Amino acid sequence: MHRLFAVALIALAACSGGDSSTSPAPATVASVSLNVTNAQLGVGQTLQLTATPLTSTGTVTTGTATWSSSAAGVASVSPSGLVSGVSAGVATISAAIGGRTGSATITVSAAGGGFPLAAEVTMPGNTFSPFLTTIGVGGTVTFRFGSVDHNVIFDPSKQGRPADIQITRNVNIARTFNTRGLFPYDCTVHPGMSGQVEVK
Ligand SMILES: [Cu+2]
Repeated sequence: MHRLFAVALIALAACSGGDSSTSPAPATVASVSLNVTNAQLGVGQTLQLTATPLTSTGTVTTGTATWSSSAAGVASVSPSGLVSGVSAGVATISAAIGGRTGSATITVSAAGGGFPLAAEVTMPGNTFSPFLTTIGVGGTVTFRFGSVDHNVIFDPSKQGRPADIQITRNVNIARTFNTRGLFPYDCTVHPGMSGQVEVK
């Protein structure tokens, strides 16, 4: 009798050892952060989105995103988060992880004339790089500010220029250009720190 009881206990222990409850459970997902929350795409262009699940304290946790589009006829999204511009319009791309959802607004433009509708300007060594950025009309330029204070002040004589960006740092700020033309800009903090956006 005692021997049988011992065997039963061992069997129970072996069983519970294989139970998933003994491995650490992933922390509860409180929010889902996307690498891009707002972007413009041309028809046929693609954009890779990534989703990061965060706990309530902002710690990165684990989880696989399930992607969906509010308008797959405007912008479709693959199971790995690759967005494709399909036709002109606006679509919301969502990533669901652990019951929470993060989303990005994707504006698809048939315009652009073959020029990119998204570009980035960085600020290495108190310069704007590249000096000249060429985008299609309706395109967006993201200014990536590093650890040094800069501003972006557009030539006030240029009609259709976007709003200036006042002194800031460690932030990405986007400006959309809806008017064709050449838009010179300066950082007034650093004499000679200049750039141009050409909108085609
Ligand atoms: Cu500057």
